Amino acid sequence: MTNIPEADLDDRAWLQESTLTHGVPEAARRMALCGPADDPVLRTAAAEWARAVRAACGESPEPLAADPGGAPSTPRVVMGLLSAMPRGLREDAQTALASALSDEAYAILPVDGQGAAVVSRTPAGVLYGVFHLIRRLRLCEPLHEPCVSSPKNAWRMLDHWDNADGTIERGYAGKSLFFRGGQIDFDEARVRDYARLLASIGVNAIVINNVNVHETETRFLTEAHLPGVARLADVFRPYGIRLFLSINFASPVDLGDLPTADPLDPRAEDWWRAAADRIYEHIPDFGGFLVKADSEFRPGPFTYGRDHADGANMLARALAPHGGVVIWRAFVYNCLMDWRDRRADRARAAYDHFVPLDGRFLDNVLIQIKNGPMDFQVREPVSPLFGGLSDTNVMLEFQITQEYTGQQRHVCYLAPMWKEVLDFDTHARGPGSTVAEIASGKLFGRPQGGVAGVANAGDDVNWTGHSLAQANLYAFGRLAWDPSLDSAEIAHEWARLTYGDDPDVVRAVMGILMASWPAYEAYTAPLGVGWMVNPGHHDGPNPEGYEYSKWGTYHYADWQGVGVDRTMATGTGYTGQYHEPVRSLFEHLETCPDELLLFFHHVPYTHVLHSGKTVIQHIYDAHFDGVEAVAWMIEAWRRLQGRIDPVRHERILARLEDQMQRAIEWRDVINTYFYRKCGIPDARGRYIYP
Ligand code: GCV
Repeated sequence: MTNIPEADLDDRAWLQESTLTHGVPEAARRMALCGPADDPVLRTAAAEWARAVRAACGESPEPLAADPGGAPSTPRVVMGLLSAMPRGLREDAQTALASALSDEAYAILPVDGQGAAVVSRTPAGVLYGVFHLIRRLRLCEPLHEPCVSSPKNAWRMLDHWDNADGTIERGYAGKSLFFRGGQIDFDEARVRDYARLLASIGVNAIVINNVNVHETETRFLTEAHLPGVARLADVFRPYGIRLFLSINFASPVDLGDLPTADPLDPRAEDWWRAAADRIYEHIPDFGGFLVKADSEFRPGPFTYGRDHADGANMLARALAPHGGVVIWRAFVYNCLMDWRDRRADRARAAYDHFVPLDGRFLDNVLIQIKNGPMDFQVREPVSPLFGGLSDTNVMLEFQITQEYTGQQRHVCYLAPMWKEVLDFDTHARGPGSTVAEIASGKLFGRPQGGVAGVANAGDDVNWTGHSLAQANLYAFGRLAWDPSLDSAEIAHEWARLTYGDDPDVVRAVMGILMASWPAYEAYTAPLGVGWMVNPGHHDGPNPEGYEYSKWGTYHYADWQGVGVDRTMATGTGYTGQYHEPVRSLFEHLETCPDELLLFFHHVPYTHVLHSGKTVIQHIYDAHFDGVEAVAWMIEAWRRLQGRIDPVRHERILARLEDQMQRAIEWRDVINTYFYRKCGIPDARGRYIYP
């Protein structure tokens, strides 16, 4: 059993349950539910509201009839299905929801003055609306303010990279919440708490196991494990969350049933159909499969001379009768590259593999594309594949777990990075063709779309190792629901929900969060250079750790200059994968944004940036500034002593102090590396180790 001290407020994350000193509106103290009371999701919605009110004022809300009939009306919170609303409310809600495309949309309408009705066409929509109302309650906002909210993305998914032995690939928050010792084995109360957190931010799908599917997880599709998988699905279901499995493409062979997994062999097709039928017997609302195929040594259709469309469509046909989908990853590249070959470019790979297949995938397939063309680096351009597939469903993949962004030892609030991606204009259909419009399916009129995030949670008491990394999970859900939200506003909301309303605390938490990604970038990854990390675990500085490797991860620093020439004119031609005017923007030195300069161009250290600094001076300055930013964060956090409960205060202080040591190491290793390469001293005379 997970051992969580009673008083550990980190455990409640952004669903804190302290008494609200500013009081609770009268209307909140009475509630009515409209719709089948035995619906599990509606039941959750009602229970969550009751729990929030109880926490806020110490008393459960009084249950009332939704429609007071002739009786004098009383301000109350009404929640439920559109179809079950009392007449007047139903008509108003119908009008409010008329333009909402998604069935998960909810409307909040005023009821008898200060009361509010939360209405949706579906139980899940009601639940999301209730969590919205709970946010209002905690943030002391009027409950009755009318609003309509519809998720931009149909799929809002968390991808767990959890292994059956309880470890988590790229996990920095303890062990798996789902698995132990090769079994599906979990603390039900803890997983339920997790489901609550996810539902409260609008997540509606979860992949429970690693995309690298090993021997034991391959067996999750069998009768031996399906009852366990089903038990997990049972915990998530009342929160409106559908469960997915990552599968091994070679399962029919690896499980000893067939000599082939060829997607065009009818035996393989039948095998997968039977597997899907079996799964749905256990889990009637099973979501589908996530597949990493022909990627980093995982098996796939290439073994049989077939392509990704052949592979994905075979699985899609098996799932289609049950309403399931295939999420097929575009993270496909040659991981046995030759560093000597300066024309080869890993960044090109996803586009080169998938654009020729555009239009061939079935409607229940989504191609999951990492936000950048490489691999979740601190700074990458947006993957050109988003603008490249117009006849295929796509899903955007972010990495919430901080593999390359500080491993939850460094604070690094990722929402500003994600916003840059979502807002990026691919120009695929002229101006306004943003990634947010493409991922949702809207731009190209696709039937499905979504956003996935690789989960950053484990069984640590605070869920995410670094308590401030909870903000990333929170922001992920909020942005997947509504990509137009502002990252600073999300930080503000999260800080208030998590730490309360002391303005000094909120200001400091926000300040730290908003400074954190720029600081981390400054001391680790100047001007779009990536991969200067230790190979394997990817922690800490190692400027040439990946320079002579087979992974296609180079920066080509020599004594004169640094960066990768990805231009069409003289380089790998990668810039040609973007639509104009983006292509020209990146192609030319004069227009390429400073922060991506070394991703697209190889330049001398003396090259002058738009900022007016030389490349080498920028590198030195950024590394000194980044460390100073961490010093500022520590000071800001120290000042909160006594304003935040000591457990949470000390936990974060310890992480920040540790971050300082790590940032200094980064600064000194990278500055010395470049100083030794070029011999150009720091113009400001600061000490750089020779
Ligand atoms: C799950 C990177 C990570 C791997 C990860 C892979 C992927 O290469 O380092 O741990 O594997 O991406 O996304 O499949």
